[in-house]
Amino acid sequence: MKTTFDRKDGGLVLAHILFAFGALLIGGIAGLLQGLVKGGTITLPANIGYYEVLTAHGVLMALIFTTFFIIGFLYSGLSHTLGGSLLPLVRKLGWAGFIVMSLGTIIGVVVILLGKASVLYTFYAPMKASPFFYIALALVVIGSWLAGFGVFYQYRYWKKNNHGKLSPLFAFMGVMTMILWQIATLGVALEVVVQLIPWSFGWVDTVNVMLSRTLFWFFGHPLVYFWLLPAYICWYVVIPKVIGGKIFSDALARMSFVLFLMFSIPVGVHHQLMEPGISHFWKFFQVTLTFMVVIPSLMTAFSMFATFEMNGRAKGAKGMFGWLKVLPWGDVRFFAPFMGMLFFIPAGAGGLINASNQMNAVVHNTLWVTGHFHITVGTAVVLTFFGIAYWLIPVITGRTLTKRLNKLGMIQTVLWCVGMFLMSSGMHIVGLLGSPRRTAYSTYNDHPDAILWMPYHVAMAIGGTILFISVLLMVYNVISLLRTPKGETEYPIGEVSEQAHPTPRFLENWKLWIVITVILILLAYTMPILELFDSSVIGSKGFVTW
Ligand code: HAS
Ligand code: CU
Repeated sequence: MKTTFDRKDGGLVLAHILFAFGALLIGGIAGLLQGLVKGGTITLPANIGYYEVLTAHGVLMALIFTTFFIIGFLYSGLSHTLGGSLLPLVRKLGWAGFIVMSLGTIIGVVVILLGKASVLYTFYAPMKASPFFYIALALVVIGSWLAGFGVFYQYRYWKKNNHGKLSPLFAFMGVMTMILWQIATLGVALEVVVQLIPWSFGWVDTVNVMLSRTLFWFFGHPLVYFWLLPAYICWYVVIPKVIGGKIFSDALARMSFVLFLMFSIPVGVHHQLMEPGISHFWKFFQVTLTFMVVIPSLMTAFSMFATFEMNGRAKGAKGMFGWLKVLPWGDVRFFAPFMGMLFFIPAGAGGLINASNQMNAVVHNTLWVTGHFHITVGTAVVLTFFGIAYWLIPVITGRTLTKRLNKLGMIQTVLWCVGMFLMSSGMHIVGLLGSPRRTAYSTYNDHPDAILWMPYHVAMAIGGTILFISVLLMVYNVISLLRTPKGETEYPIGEVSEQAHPTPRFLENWKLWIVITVILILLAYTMPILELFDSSVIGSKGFVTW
């Protein structure tokens, strides 16, 4: 394995990472504004709508920041672990994907800021945006497919040249993440191309609302694992190296990713439990599969504890929690992802609550759900991505992480945790008190319940402001990382523990996993989707509610 990073690949990776942080900055400004509005602290100028800002925030943070960062990270890991550089064709696909996605992003953001697409990041019909908003989204998806093809091509090439060898764990996980993405995006592509674009152009009058939402969640749930799996790659592969330990089990890590592929798609209906049009049986069926997809996360938790414990014992730690003491607390490459893991414990528990039909009735469409996704994707995932950026940028630019920047990184992480703790706790509690999500400031004619919510909304605004400071510091850190002294920084890839069992070869049987995945999808979705074509379903015309 080469120690220095291929310069050309570095350029491609850096372009993705910097674009991602640009999106984070603009998305962060939008987040600050809407937090302050909701807390009753400011009012927006008359020509800027709350839902416009909210759409910009959701799209830029959840869809753009994540997708660019993930593709950059996966390409870096593929380049490093599969031969030391990307094939020229793969690099071309990467750049083509980058250009198409960037174009989509720019068109999308312009349309949103023109006030023509205040439909939020889930763009639920029958709210109707400008057709160019949907076209922009389609471009982002097509660009990501090009990047995905690059990932598959690089992997296949390596496999052909390393016949019979087990692929590196990072590469295996990267391919799994992209297969998941490729299958999941078929749902949203169908929704956008077949339903929303013709409807928003006025070529057809009505849209089948439930079908569009079902296709959306076919994509929308696995989307959250598309965010999570790259963070898990860091937890499984990078963190053991950073703490000076070993990967607990290669086989377990691969198995958990196989389970994610199988079970993360046929479960989207758990976002529609409170909606009519899907029968109880299929809701029950998909909720059962939802509980299956929790298992690989529990395996991950187990594996992380085992890695920490083994590492501790090897360094002479004693007692039940002695392993905690020997972890590198002052190293932001460890500290940021670790705080992400910690947040993910209550975040995952919240997910189990959401997925339980009766409890979903209490939390659905309340701020509880907003709290849930700010500690899953907004903390567990994002803090891990930040942790990655602190070493990845030096690796690809041939620089080093200075002590000063490491310290600033620690401060930035602490700010994120404090801000998010305030904001997400406020959201969870006030959600249980009934405060709805996706609503601008209102005291509902001074209704006593709504008055009761206000202190929590203020706490959210304070938390949001602290988070914004953390975003600013992160962007400052990213820019500073481009100017640190030249030097060699290692790409941290852990080795598997000697005590681990050898990895069974069937784990790389891609055909088998894809066939099982397709069967599960057909089982879970064929009937519910056919039911939505029932002749009694009437379509809806479009509404511009803003
Ligand atoms: Fe979720 C809604 C169910 C995980 C994101 N989710 C959302 C939305 C988003 C989202 C964005 O069933 C809102 C969509 C919208 O706008 O409407 N979610 C789940 C379940 C899980 C789950 C069952 N969600 C995630 C992840 C996300 C994410 C991950 C992003 C990355 N979610 C739901 C449901 C809804 C929902 C319903 C719809 C709600 C509604 O009504 O609208 C599970 O995958 C969670 C499993 C996780 C665990 C935790 C394992 C813990 C680990 C950490 C170990 C820690 C260590 C450190 C090692 C069981 C791995 C320890 C150290 C020490 C010192 C202690
Ligand atoms: Cu989900």
